[in-house]
Parts: sequence; C-alpha cells; structure tokens
Amino acid sequence: MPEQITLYTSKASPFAHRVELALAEVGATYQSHEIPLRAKPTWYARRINPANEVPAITYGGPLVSPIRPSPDSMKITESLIINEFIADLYPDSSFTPKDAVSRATARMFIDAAEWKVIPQFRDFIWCGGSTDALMNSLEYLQTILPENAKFALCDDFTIADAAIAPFVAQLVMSLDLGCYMDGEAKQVLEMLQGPECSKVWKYWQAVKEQPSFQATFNENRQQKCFK
Ligand SMILES: N[C@@H](CCC(=O)N[C@@H](CS)C(=O)NCC(=O)O)C(=O)O
Repeated sequence: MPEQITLYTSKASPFAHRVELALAEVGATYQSHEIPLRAKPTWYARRINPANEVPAITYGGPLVSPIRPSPDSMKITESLIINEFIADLYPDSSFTPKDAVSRATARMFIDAAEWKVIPQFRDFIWCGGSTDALMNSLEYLQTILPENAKFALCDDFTIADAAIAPFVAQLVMSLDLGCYMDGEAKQVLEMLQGPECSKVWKYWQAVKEQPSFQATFNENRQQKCFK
C-alpha cells in the first residue's frame, strides 16, 4: 500500500499537470497544495524543492500540513521522475507499461517529446517562438504517434501520454484564445486539422475524452506559467 503523497502543484503549470494526470490514472489518494508561481512562499525552496519549481511531491512519513513537511518524507522533484515513481508504485495500473519492451518504447517516446516537441510548443505558446519551428515539431509528433492505437503506446493512457498531453492541450487551447498575431493561429489550426497532422488531431480528440484529463484540466491552466 503506497504511503502518504502530498503534491505541490500549480494550475498554470503543464509540468504539474503531468503529475496530476498520473495520480488520477492510478487512482492515488493524495493531498494537493497550490503554489502561487508569482508569489512562491519562501519555505517552498527551503523545505521542498531547491529549484523552486512545481511540481514536487513528498512521499511517506506522517500526513502533515503541506507547509510543514516532515523530515521523514522523501522529497521528489521533476515531473518525469515523479511520474516514473508513481508508475513504479502502481505496477498493476494501466498507466504503467507492463514489460521491458513497452517501458523502453514509452521512454523513447517521452525523450523525443521532451527534446523535440515540447521546447518548440513552449516557445510558440509562451515566448513568441516561430510558427515554422512549431510546425516542424508537429510534423515530428505525427511521426512518433502510432498508426493504430488510441494513445502514444496503446489503447491505454500511459506514462507516455501524461508527458505530452498537457502540452498538446495548452497548444490547442491557446489557438482558441486568439493569443497570436493575425493568421498565425489559423495557420497552425489548419495544419493540425489537415492530413499532415491527422494522428496528432486524432490523439487530441482521444486525450480530451479521457476521464483523468477531464478531471484535471480547466481554463485556469491557460495562464502564463513561464518567467
Ligand atoms: N523540468 C521541470 C520543469 C518545471 C517547471 O518549469 N515549472 C515551472 C512552472 S510551469 C515553475 O515552477 N517555474 C518557476 C517559476 O515560475 O518561478 C519539471 O519537469 O518538473
């Protein structure tokens, strides 16, 4: 039986969203504490995450107030590491790939998403990055999504999906909000809905129907979260 989990999160953070998806998928019981990104409490870096970023979790030790974490709990940071930890805690969950081959496939997908897709998404959504770079990364995502499965690995929503889904959601939602110069959003949306991105668009339709996604996504996630 897993021990107590306390999640330090921010509704504005797609990285924290990764962990909320993981916890929802495995059905974990946990307490959640919102860290306001523009006014982070000074104890957070001292007691939880020296990098002063969300997400983080504490695991084990007594169940205590999130602002006074126990020295007996383990502090775990970095969304992808936290999600591996959660997957390890719940080996029988459909979130956790079952054999060495599917675990390697998941890791390759996550690595590709982390380095070849998400930086371009982030640049475009939050930093005025180029539409061409974004479109190249969408083409790349199209190549790494499977032809005949609902999600990144199979028909189950796994650790691979938790890594990328928050960023796909942020991208699509930002297009709806009209955050870009005239024509940019339209160009990207047309690409997303066209043949070049058929798998990406189908993937997004599956993600937004997933109960864990519906339970964890709301419009508050559409805030600027980067410095
Ligand atoms: N590599 C980290 C990145 C986490 C990250 O960048 N978190 C942002 C929020 S989206 C943050 O806490 N930034 C600190 C700040 O805004 O001051 C992870 O995967 O957990």
